[in-house]
Parts: sequence; structure tokens; C-alpha cells
Amino acid sequence: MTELAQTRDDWIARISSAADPAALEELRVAALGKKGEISLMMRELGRMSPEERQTKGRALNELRDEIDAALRAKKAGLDDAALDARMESEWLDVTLPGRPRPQGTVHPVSQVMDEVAVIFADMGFAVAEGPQVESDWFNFDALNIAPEHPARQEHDTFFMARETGDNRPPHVLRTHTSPVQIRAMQEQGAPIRVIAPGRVYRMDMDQTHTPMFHQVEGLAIDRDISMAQLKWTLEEFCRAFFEVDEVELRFRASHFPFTEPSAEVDIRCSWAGGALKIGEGDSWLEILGSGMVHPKVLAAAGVDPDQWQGFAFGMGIDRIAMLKYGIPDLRAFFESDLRWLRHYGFAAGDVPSVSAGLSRG
Ligand code: 2NM
Repeated sequence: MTELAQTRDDWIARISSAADPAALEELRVAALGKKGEISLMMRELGRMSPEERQTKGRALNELRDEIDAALRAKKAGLDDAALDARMESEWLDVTLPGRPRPQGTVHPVSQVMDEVAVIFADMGFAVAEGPQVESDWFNFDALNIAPEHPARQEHDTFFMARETGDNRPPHVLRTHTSPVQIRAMQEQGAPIRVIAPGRVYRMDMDQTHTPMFHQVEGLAIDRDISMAQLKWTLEEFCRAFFEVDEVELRFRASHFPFTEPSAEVDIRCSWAGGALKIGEGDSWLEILGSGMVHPKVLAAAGVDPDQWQGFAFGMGIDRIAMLKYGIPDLRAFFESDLRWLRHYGFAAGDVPSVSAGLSRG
């Protein structure tokens, strides 16, 4: 092998094993730079005879071009590899679903409404909804609440403004969700099993009352529904809702215009150590109102009281939420204080279910 061929092979080998663009640039300077090996060899040509210069010169030009081409090819290869590596490391699948971190929580009232709906759905009750602004017929008359009844007076009920000269009775903010049950009976007839959860309004504001609060009422009408089925239904509900194996309910005779007979329902509990325990102890806690739907109410809702009968009940959602989740102050429910919401709120997407557990928070 000639001296030139050896030089060529050495450079080609070094170029092909250059690890990165910086190493390659060093090789380029060492070979073709002003003081590079090939450049110095070319400078020798000046001291040669014309014949020698011609053959040696041509050979050196070829060598220089060959090394230059090898350098360029290697540079392109290294640049491609660098781009491939970058594409690999910066790879992003834009078709993946987003993973937003939820900022909000589920309000205890919403959580409890969901829990109640799930429990009653399991017993065959559908959810019914209706307007919050009601005619006084649906809110009072249909429910056998007489015009002179104290609940109808100005100081208990929010009345909507009326056009001047309009002598029809004004609409009201519903004071209970019973009008929803009247509408459900009118629309579906009997037999029927529904619950009506939602906002209700009464002019009351102190430690234990807010002017807007939440109620859930239930209604079951069929040919031969009895108080015994009412009691079983409420016991089942309380067991599931308070997530305890046994509960004991006590029915106390009471009076509501829309039920006859009527009963207030207490649940056995204990306050030992300051914490409420449902199902054991020597205390009783009032949690519900209930009774057999008054024949006049059935008739007003278009259901024949000679053929159908059934029970109804109502309870405060905010109140049972406080009891179940140990929330001390009712008014904090509606202050929208973020610290309170984060403390008492539930994880979004943790949907209650009777089989998987109501409240895993
Ligand atoms: C209660 C207590 C007792 C009730 C009655 C009705 C209706 F519309 F069917 F007549 N719904 N809810 C009722 C009965 C509500 O709340 C303390």
C-alpha cells in the first residue's frame, strides 16, 4: 500500500468512528484545516518538479476531496441520529385522553342527595322533579293546607311579586317538595313510587335554619299500602344510609294536614364521647315526618281514594348530612368557603352505590 493510500485509510477510519459532531469537527481541522495534515502535504508540492507535482498534486486533490466527502457524509449521519434521538425523547401521544386534576369537590348536600336516590332506587322508587316557584294551589291547597293555616302566612312563605292589578293568588317559593309528588300523581296516576329531592324555602334564619334548605320526600301509592310497609321502608333506608347493621325506629303520633294518621319518626342513637352513633344507646333523634296520604290529597292529585292508598314521608337532607358526616354548623353549608368545601367535600367521580358502598371518602 502506498503512503497516500495508508493516510487515506487512516482518515476514513477515524472519521467513520467519530462519536459526535464536535469530534468530527476536530478531525476536519486536523485533516483539512490550515495546518491540517493534508494541507501541509499540499504545501510540499511547491518544492517538487513539474512532473512530480502533476501526479502528486492530482492524487492529493483526490485525497482531499475524498476526506471532505467522508466528513460531510458522516456529519449528515450524526445530524440525522441526533434528530431521531430528539424525536424519540420528545415523543407525545396527542390522542391520549386528558388527565385533569379535579379542583372541585362534591358538596355534602349533593353527595347525600345521590346516596338517598341510590338507596330508594334500589327499592323501586324513581326520582321526580318539579319547579321551585310554585302556584299556591300545588304548594298548599292540593296538600289540604287551609288558607288560614299558619304555614301559609306571610312570615313563613316567600311570595313572588305580582303584576299590579293581577288579582290571582301569587306564586310562592315552594316550602316543601310535596307539590312535586302532587304533579307526579297527576301525570302518572297510581300505582306510583317516587322520591322528590330538592331545594325548598322558608323564611327562617338562625343556628339550625337557613331560608333555603334541601328536602327529600317519598311517596308510595298502591291498592293496599300500609303503615307497616312505611316502617319497613324507612328502616331499610336508615340502615343503608347510616351504614349500620341494625337500626331501631320509634313512631310518635303527630299531625300534618296532608297525612292521616301522621307520625314523627325517631331513630335510636348514642352521643357517648360526643360522637353520634346510630342504632345503639339510650337517646332518640328525630329524623323524619311521615304518614298515610290524606284522601283529600289523593283526590286533589286525581287519584281515587276509594281505590288507592299509600304512605308519604319527608326529611331534611342538610340535617341528615350533618348527622352522618359530623358537620356541626348548618349555616356553613351555604357560605361557599373553599376550605370548608375541601374539608367536607367528596371526591368527584366517587359515585355512591348500594353494593360498592355509599361513602368511601
Ligand atoms: C312530610 C311528612 C309527611 C308528604 C306528603 C306528600 C304528598 F304529596 F304525597 F302528600 N309528600 N310528602 C309528607 C308527609 C311530608 O314531611 C315532613
